[in-house]
Amino acid sequence: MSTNIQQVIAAEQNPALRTIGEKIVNKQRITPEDGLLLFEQASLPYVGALANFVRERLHGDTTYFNRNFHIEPTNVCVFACSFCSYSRLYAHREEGWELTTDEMLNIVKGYDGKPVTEVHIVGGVHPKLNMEFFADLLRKIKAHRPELHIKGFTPVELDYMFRKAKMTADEGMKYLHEAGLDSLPGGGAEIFHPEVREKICADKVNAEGWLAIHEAAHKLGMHSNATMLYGHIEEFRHRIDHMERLRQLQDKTGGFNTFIPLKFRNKQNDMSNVPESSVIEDMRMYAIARLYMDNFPHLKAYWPMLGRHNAQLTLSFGVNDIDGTIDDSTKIYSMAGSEEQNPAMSTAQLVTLIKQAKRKPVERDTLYKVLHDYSEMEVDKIDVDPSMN
Ligand code: V47
Ligand code: SF4
Repeated sequence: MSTNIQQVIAAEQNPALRTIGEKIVNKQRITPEDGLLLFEQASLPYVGALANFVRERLHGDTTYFNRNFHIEPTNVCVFACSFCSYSRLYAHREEGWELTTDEMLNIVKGYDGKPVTEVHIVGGVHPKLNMEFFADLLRKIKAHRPELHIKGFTPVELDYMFRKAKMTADEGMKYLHEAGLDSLPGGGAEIFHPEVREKICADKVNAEGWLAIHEAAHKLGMHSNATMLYGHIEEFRHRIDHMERLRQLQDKTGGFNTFIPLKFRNKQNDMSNVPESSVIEDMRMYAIARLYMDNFPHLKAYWPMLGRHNAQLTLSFGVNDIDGTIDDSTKIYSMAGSEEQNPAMSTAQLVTLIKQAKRKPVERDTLYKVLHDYSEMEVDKIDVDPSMN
């Protein structure tokens, strides 16, 4: 898959973009100004070739996936983010769902004997579900299946829980870590810049609070991910500000595994008038993220939100991780209008999808330990999706 990157850079007409290309090849960090220039002026083939070069320098053709399932404890939420299609305000809680501890444990037990390695727990901020409720859930999951990695809770949920329990971020993280929480997912970040955050999710944890909670987790040796919700009312400079704040925290702690750009979907929410980004803009976003986030080892495309065809395309634009089998256990994206209404892919389907993109499928655990290399698996006859043939 290698391209002669020097030829690509030499063929670029814009000298400033050529200089950025040289920096990337020489492993020099690009500046916020460089990042902005890429967003404003660089073509998809140019950033794509550079991002693919970086991806192959870091990971070769290896493309990771994992076997996981989601638990969404509730979609009742005290907040009212305008992009959210999923939550129901507490005042209308009869329209939403609230799972009991036993119901959630039964979901976990439903995977007994199945080779999943991770449960991803994330939901709305329900005013009655407190720290002790979730600590008890974590302990019970660990008692039932100690080796199952629990990746759970965004700083939005955690900040609310910690404040109600009158705990600092350090105290709260330590308490939940001891109860069984292994790592943090990347959600709740949206766009950090207050000019945008105040318009789309004014009342929930701000950038400083989000970053402080991830820092507290990293200090305990826990790992985490980071997301960015892009393609709505933000400008390119807001995306750069967002990525810059994450890059700085990563310089300090090294605790992030993966950066996950999340494409804004506009169905059934208060931002339905905002058009969705084009596939070209999506691919440029992934490519520039790979170039900017030079200290993040992994770049992930979350296929239930992008759709499996576009997720497959991202593998040529810097992405080296395609999340997991998921097993139809999340509603966040189907409710927001993703083409994936019942997101589930078998391992064989994921392997096929990666192989069709001429990459090497590797199953990982949450912390990127290699579990199985599927390069040799015969998948020619497996149907990922009839429209792909
Ligand atoms: O923070 C909500 C996003 C996130 C919409 O860490 C929307 O491995 C698009 O963070 N259009 C939660 N996005 C999901 C998340 C995540 C998912 C998969 C893997 C990981 C990981 C993290 O979903 C929210 C918000 O940014 N979201 N509504 C929407 N209409
Ligand atoms: Fe609540 Fe999260 Fe939806 Fe915001 S995005 S309304 S915090 S569930």
